[in-house]
Amino acid sequence: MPRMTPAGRTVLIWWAITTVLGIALVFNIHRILPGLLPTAASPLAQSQDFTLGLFTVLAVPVAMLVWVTAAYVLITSRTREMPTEDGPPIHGNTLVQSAWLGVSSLLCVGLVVYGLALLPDIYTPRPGNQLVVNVTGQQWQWTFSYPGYGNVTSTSLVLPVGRPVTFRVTSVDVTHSFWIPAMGVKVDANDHEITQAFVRPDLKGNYTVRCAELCGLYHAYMQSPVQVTSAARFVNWVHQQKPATA
Ligand SMILES: [Cu+2]
Repeated sequence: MPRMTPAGRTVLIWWAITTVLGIALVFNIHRILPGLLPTAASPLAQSQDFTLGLFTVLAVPVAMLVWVTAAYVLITSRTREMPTEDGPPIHGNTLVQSAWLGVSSLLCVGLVVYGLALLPDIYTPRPGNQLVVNVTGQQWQWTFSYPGYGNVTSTSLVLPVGRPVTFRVTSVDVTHSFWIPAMGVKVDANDHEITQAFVRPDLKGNYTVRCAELCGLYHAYMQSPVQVTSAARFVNWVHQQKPATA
């Protein structure tokens, strides 16, 4: 093991401190910045929150090494004079280079495999008796209809808690993207095509459907309320809605 220079030791110490602080921040982000991430109202959203946390925790040591090194160099080597000659040539350090390459490859390949293993989760229906909701995007609103309940339609989405839902999504004009941040559901809404998304909302509450595809002037206002409620209240609500006119 080569002897470490004082500069290397300083960088290493600050790297360790900032890494510990950064990881502590990730673990306490809900307490420190409540509302930064939406409530996870489905197992899918919880799994996505975990993935986001895992990626951030793994990125913290890498980012801190780069930032601490850059900060150290900026602070210690700053000068107002223009340099008159080149610095001494630096030759490769085999140990540092192979460690850098090895750790980066391990992180990247490991996360790709992890991501690929989780991917089918997004397009697999949750097991159980599906509630089918047809979702139509248009400039600039969402319409929801319930084929299992006489095709009643509504501009707000109401779902019974704990029941698996199949969204069948389409658009009548441009491409939109059906997105419920709190449930971790997002799928493109394409003209003349049906895309599907699946979720099981597990937490009663009020959330928002957004459009996640720039679709024109009022794209940012293309939002609809989502209410997750008890099965009895859902049935009550659905019977109060009007059926679609053909
Ligand atoms: Cu849109």
